[in-house]
Order: sequence, then structure tokens, then C-alpha cells
Amino acid sequence: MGEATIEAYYLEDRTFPPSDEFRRNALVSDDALHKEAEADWEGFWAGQARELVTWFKDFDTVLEWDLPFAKWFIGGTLNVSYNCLDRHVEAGRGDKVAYHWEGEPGDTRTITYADLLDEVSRFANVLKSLGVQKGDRVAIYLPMIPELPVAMLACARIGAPHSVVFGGFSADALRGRIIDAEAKVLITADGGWRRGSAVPLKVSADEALEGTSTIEHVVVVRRTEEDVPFTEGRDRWYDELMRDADGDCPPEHMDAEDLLYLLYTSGTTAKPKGIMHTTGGYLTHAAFTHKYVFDLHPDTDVYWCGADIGWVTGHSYIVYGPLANGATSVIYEGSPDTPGKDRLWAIAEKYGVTILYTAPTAIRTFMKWGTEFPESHDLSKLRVLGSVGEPINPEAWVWYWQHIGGARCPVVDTWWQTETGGIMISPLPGVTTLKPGSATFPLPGIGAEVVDEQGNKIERGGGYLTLTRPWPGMLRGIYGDPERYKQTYWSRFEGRYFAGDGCKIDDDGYFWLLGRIDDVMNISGHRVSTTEVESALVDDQNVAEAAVVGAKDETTGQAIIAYVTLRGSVEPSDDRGEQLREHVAKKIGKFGRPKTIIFTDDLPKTRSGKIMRRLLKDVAEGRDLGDTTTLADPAVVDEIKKRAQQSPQED
Ligand code: 7RM
Repeated sequence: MGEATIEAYYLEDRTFPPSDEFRRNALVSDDALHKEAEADWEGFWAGQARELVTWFKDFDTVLEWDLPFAKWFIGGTLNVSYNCLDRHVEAGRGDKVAYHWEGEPGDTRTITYADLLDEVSRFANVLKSLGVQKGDRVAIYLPMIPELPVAMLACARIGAPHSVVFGGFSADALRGRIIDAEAKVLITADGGWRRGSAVPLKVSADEALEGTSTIEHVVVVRRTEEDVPFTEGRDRWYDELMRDADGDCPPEHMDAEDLLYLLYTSGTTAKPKGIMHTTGGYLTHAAFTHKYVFDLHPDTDVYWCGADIGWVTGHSYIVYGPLANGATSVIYEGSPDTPGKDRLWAIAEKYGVTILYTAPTAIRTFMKWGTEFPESHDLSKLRVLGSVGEPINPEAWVWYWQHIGGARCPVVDTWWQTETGGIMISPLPGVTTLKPGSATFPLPGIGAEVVDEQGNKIERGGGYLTLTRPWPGMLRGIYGDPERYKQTYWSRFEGRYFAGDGCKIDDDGYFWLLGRIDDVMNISGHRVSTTEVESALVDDQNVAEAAVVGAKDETTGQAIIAYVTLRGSVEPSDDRGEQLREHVAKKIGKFGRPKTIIFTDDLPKTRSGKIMRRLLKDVAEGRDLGDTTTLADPAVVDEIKKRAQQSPQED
């Protein structure tokens, strides 16, 4: 038996069982799915694959597991775009809305399943006409416009793996990904709308293409109508190509293990990893989790995932999961504060959104802005709320539950990664008694355990999160680098997938994610997670957001430095800093009391909204900043450096 290796102090004892009303209408309201899966997890996944996915040819082997290489549903053939589109249209649901799309300037498009099938088929033929064949990689660099899911599905239709590069990434980032994937075609746009300005994507795309040799054609979608550089012969307008394209394109029959897409994860320093996802297992996992975690009732729900499609959350929970399940979704192109800070709530009200899936960073921003914005709209149709991307602090969870969900909607905190392809640890909203800040339990079919330094299972307390068996949506490798795949995920603990996250198990067996293990601090020999100190800070009613790092300290090894953003109109002061230090001491213990508190209006975040503690540590230790290219807003760091120099230190 292992021993706790990350100490866990934060206690949260509020619990939220599902209401009787919710349970009555829920797809699952007891432990039947969990039980079934525990009795025979391979059989369970085979059942889900046959129930949720339409196969051209049934599979004959459920799983071949040659650690760390998995093959799921061998012998089966299918097409992902057929599953997302044709089968719904064939079943008479062609008029059902697939996407309510809303552009930032206020323009809208309503796209039915029949519309989407038509556009995807035509674009699939366009890709073919540009020489794209089964197996060729296609790079996609688009804003959040309908052409983005269209391009992905068109690739899936003809069996060309896509590599979507988030539109906020630089030319350099795009170039590296095109080179690594040896992409043949690039799909981009003249630009996209963000905070009222046109982001010039085509200019970055052209810059990226200098120094690449594999791209034969660039397809350009008109969105902002700005003038763009255009290379005759290579570049083609989307609308012109589509005008002449045939609307009939039979879906390619793909093997279950054919590559569906690559998605690059940017590590902090090393070369980005091309995470490989294949066809049958991935679609099964995305559809299963989307249906049960959000309790999807496709005929009545209006589902909205606020992520960008350029992240894995958008791939699995804006495109593949919802479309496979025949859901009606909302897609919004732009920024949540344009034209006003109530934009999201205006959209939720307008379309009658019932399920909302967003990130803690967004929730903490809404907390900072104040409750008047959600209060000015009717959000009474909401019935399930989701969170993903980072640990959600209990106070942010309760705020979300109260001010967005009207104290009525279960909040599902969903833990997963680009590498896992879909949700792994999460409540089922009709089953699980929730604890704010806990992702609760592994989903049916998923094996997850917390282990100590030596890889021994820990029953209670903090350690390293590992996955104990293969799952259908798992990454099949890192593109072009099987050694790195083994090394990164399967070598630290024998026979286990190492997620890189700290996690604690409480007395009731609930999982509490503690952040990336690189973020664990060592204070006088205590291994304390940054997440717990942050949650203690956010627990104070004046605090909207906090980021904590351990900086070198002569006496204690590391000292806790806290960067704190206050809510709405609250003013920073030395007294407030002192009061916060005491609050943390009371909540988790004296050694958790930050040595220094630095008040700041903003925190440095990656473009997907995760706090970059590495940079804050550099600032705290007075180092030159390393690579800041993945930062969403580089100016934030300069501001923080200035504040850090002004803040008094306490002992
Ligand atoms: C979906 C996504 C993965 C990393 C992961 C964690 C963190 C994500 C949660 C979470 C605590 C959660 N993919 N993470 N979800 N931590 N609770 N519910 O975010 O590849 O971009 O990031 O994100 O550290 O390892 S990702």
C-alpha cells in the first residue's frame, strides 16, 4: 500500500446530491452503468460502440493491448462524417438544427443536419479536386466559423486526417505543425473577429508557409472581407470552389484504427507533440461521454460548449460528440465581453441553452465582472453545467452553481486531456452526489488510481494520477515518435499511464485534482499543491482568482508567492493582503500561508486559459522570462513584474 506523497489539507464538506426532479428525467439515475462496466469493461465498451456508432462492417476484436499500444474495434469499418451527418438525415432528422452559429458582430447562421451534410459533401469533393487523398494530412487554421467543423468533417469523410491549429496561434506555431504533419493543403480565412477587430489570419498563414515545402494549395474562406495577399495558383477562394462542387460524396469506409486527426499539444519548452486520435474508439468515447456526462436529451436540449474548436475540448465536445449524438449546439465566434460583458448570457437566453460547458478561467472572470451581467438575462432553461481545463476552486464552483445555474443545475467537473480524447473522471449528473471542486469518480469503463512515488496505489490522500487500463479514446501515439510516446506517458510507473497531474482521494473515495505535478511546492519539507492554496484564497469573498507558485527561499526551501485578482470593485491594500494570509492559514494551516501576496488585475494564461505558473515563478525568483509565445496576452507579465517589485514581503 502506498503512502500519501502530496499532502492535502483543504477541506470542503458541502455536498450536492441530484434533485429528485433531475433524477426522474435523467438518462442514468443509479449505478447500473458503473456496475456493468466493472463486471466486464471490454464488453461494456463493445456494447457502447455498437449502440452509439453505426458501422459499415462490425468489428470482430474489441481490444488488442500490447502495452502501450492499443487497437480498438479491430475489423470494424465506419465513417465519422457518416455518423455525424448522413445517418441523422437518413432517419428523417435533416431539418433538425445542428448549429446555431453567432458571429461576434451579431450576424447569425442556422445550420441544419441536411445543410451541414450538403456543405461537407461539397467541400469533401473540393478537397479531392485539390488532390487530397485518403491518408493525406490537411492543416486547418480558421476562426470559430461554420467552415471550421465543415472542413474537419470533410476531411473525415474522405479519410484525410486533419490537424487543426488554433486561430490564435502565431505563424511560427502554425509552421512547425505543418512541417511535422507534412500537410498537403491548408485551409484558412482572410481573418476572424475578436473584440471588434479583424484578426488577419491569412497574413500569418502566408508567413507560416515560408519555410514549408509540402503545402500544394491554400483554401481561403472569406470572413472579414479585408484585402489579403493572394498567391495565384496556390491560393483558392472557398466560396468559388464551393460554387462548382458536386453535393454528392460517398463517405470513405475507414478502418476503426485509421488516423482521424492530429492535435498538437504545446509543451512549455519542448517541441509540440502531434497527438494521434483514430476513428472507431475515439468516436465511441466522444459520443458516450457527451451523452451521459451532460445527460443529453437530443430532442429538447440546446447544448453550448464555449471552448474553441482549435482545442481538444472543441474537437470532442463541439464537433464529434454532439454531432454523433444528433444534438443541437450553439457556436459563438468571438469574445465574451463584446459588445458587453453580458454577451454569453444574451446568447444563452436567445437560443434557450440548457447545457453549458465552460472553463474555470472563464467562470472566475465572470465572478470578477460581477453578478449583474448574468442577472440581466433569463437563464432559467439551463439544467446542466460543465467545467473543464483546470481544477475548479470550490468557491468558483459554488458561484457557477448559484449565479449561472440558479442553484438548480448539477455542475459536472470533467477531468481529461488532449491525450485521453474524451472525459475520464466526472460525475454523472443524475447519479453522483457532487462536492464542489472534486471531479468525483472515474466514468464507467475507466480505470484511474492515485499512486505514490514508487507507483504503489494510494487509497486515501495525495499522489500522482494514473490510468490503469486502455480506453477507446486514448491517444494512439505521438506522430512520428513512438519512443517519446512510451517515454512521456508509460515509463514513470510500470503498466500505468502517467497523466502528469497530482490528485488526492478523500475519505469517501472522491478524486480531487491538484494541478500539474510540476506545480507542487515544497515548503519546509511539506509537499503542498498550488491548487489547494489557490482554492483557500478564492474562498475569500473578495478574491476572484489566484495563482500560487513556490519560489526559492533560503529558510524554507520554497516560499509561497500568491498573485491575487480581486472581485469587481474591491481595492487592494496591505491590510487586505494580511487578512488573506490569515485566511489561508486558517483554511489549510500556517505553512500554507503565502509569504508574499501580489495584487494584479490579470494573470498570465495560455491561449486555452490555463494559468502559466512557470512564468510567475520566473518573476518571483527574479529570472529572465523564458519562452512567452504561448501566452494569450504578453503585456500581463510586464504589469505583474511591476507589481511584484512594489509588494512588501512578510515573514
Ligand atoms: C481537456 C483539456 C489537460 C490538463 C490536465 C489537467 C488540466 C483539465 C481538468 C483539469 C483539474 C479538471 N485538455 N485539467 N480538466 N484539472 N480538473 N476538470 O483541458 O490537454 O488541454 O489539458 O488540464 O492538468 O492534465 S488539455
